[in-house]
Amino acid sequence: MAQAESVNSGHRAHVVERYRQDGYLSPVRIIDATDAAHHRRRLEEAEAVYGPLNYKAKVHTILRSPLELAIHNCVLDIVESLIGPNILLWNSTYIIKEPRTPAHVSWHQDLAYWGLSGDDQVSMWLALSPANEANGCMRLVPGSHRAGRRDHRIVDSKTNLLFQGQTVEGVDESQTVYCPLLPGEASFHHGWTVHSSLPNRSDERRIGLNVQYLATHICQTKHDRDTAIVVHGVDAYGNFGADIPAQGDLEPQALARHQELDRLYRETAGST
Ligand SMILES: O=C(O)CCC(=O)C(=O)O
Repeated sequence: MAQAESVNSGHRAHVVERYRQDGYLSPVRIIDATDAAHHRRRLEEAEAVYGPLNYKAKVHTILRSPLELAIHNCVLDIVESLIGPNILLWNSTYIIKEPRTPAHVSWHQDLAYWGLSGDDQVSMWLALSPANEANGCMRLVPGSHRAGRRDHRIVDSKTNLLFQGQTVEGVDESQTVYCPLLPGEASFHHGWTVHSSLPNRSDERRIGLNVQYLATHICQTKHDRDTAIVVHGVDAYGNFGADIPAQGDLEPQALARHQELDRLYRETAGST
C-alpha cells in the first residue's frame, strides 16, 4: 500500500503538479487513527438516532463531526493549493457500503451531472474505516480529467449508488488504479476524473466522508436555489445562498432545513 503523504509547504508545488497531471492525490494523511475512530463513533451514534445517513446530502448542516472534518486546516490547505484561496463548501456525504452488499458506483465523472459552471472544484474522500479492494474502495483512471467531459449512458441498476446510474462506457480497466486508504487518510479527485467503486465483499463496513469544494466564482446552472458555505477566503460573487453550519448534532431546526437541502441536491444531481 502506498505511504500516505502530508502536504507541507516544502513539496506543495510538486504535489499540485502531480494533481494537475493525474487528476487525483492519494493517500494523504489528514487525521490520525484515533481521531478517525472518534469521528466514526460520532457517525455511528448519529445513525443510532437518525437512521441511515448513507448518501444524505450536506450532512455538515446537521452534524458537527463532518463539519469539523470538512473545515480541518490540513484539508483546507490542500484544497487551497488545488483551487485557490476563495473556497465554498458545497456538499458533504457519507458513502457507506455495508458488509457483503452489492452497492457499487459505476464509472462516471462528477462534473457531468452537478450542473456547475466550471471545473475549479475538488472532492475529498476521507476514510473513517479502512477502504481497500475487498470492501470497494475507489478506483480511478489517472489523467482522465485532462480529456474533459465523456459521454455517459443512463444504465438501469438497483445497486448503483448514483442517482441516475450514469455510466462512462469503454473504460480500459488496465489503465485504472485503486485508491486504498487507512482510517484518517483521504484522496482528492478532480470532477472530470473518471472513477468508480466495486461492491463490499468483506465483513466490515466501508465508511467514507465525501466532501465537495468549489471556487467562489463557480455557479449552479440548473437553477438559482443552490447553497454553500464560505470556508476560506472571501466570496466576491454571491452565487450561492448560505447554508447554516451545524451548531450541534441533529438539532430540530437544522433537521427541518436539511430535508429541503437533501431534496434539492437529489433534484440537482439526479437530473441531466
Ligand atoms: O464512495 C464510493 O464508492 C464512490 C465515491 C465517488 O463516486 C465520489 O467520491 O465521487
